Amino acid sequence: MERTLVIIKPDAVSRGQVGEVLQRFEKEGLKIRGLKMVILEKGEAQRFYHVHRERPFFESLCEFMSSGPVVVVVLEGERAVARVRQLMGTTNPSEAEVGTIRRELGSSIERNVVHGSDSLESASEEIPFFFNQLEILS
Ligand code: 3AN
Repeated sequence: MERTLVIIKPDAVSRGQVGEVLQRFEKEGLKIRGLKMVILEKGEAQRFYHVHRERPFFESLCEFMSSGPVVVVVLEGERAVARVRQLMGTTNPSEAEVGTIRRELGSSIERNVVHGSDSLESASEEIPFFFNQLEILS
C-alpha cells in the first residue's frame, strides 16, 4: 500500500470541480485517508514548490497556488503514486491523454487542476507538509 498527496488546485476549486476530481480517484478504488481545504500563503506555496525555484514559471505558479482555496487529499492504495499520476495525465492538459483529469478539466499548463506526488519519496515529504498524524486515518 502507498500513500500519495493530491492537491486540487484553485482553478478547479473555484469552478466547483472538487467532487468530480475526487470521484475520479474514488472510482478507481483509491481511498481518501485525509482531506481538508486550505488557503496557502505565497511563502507556503514557494516552500511547497521549492524544487522549481529556478524555473521561469515559479513566481507565477506560486501566485496561482495562493490565489484561492485548495483541497489537499491523502490517497491510499496499491501503487497509489503511479495510479494517481496516470489518472491526472501529463502536465500540459493539451498533451495529456484523453480521459485524464487534466485533459478533461485543465485550462493551461499552469492551471492544470491537480497536483500529485511524483514519487514515494516526494509523497513522504508532501503529506506531512499539510497533515499531522492525527489527521490521517488508517
Ligand atoms: P507535474 O505537476 O505534472 O509533476 P511539474 O512538477 O513539472 O509538473 O510542475 C509543477 C507545476 O508547475 C505543474 N503542475 C504546473 O502547474 C506548473 N508548471 C509546470 N511546467 C510549467 C510551465 N512550463 N509553465 C507554467 N507552469 C508550469
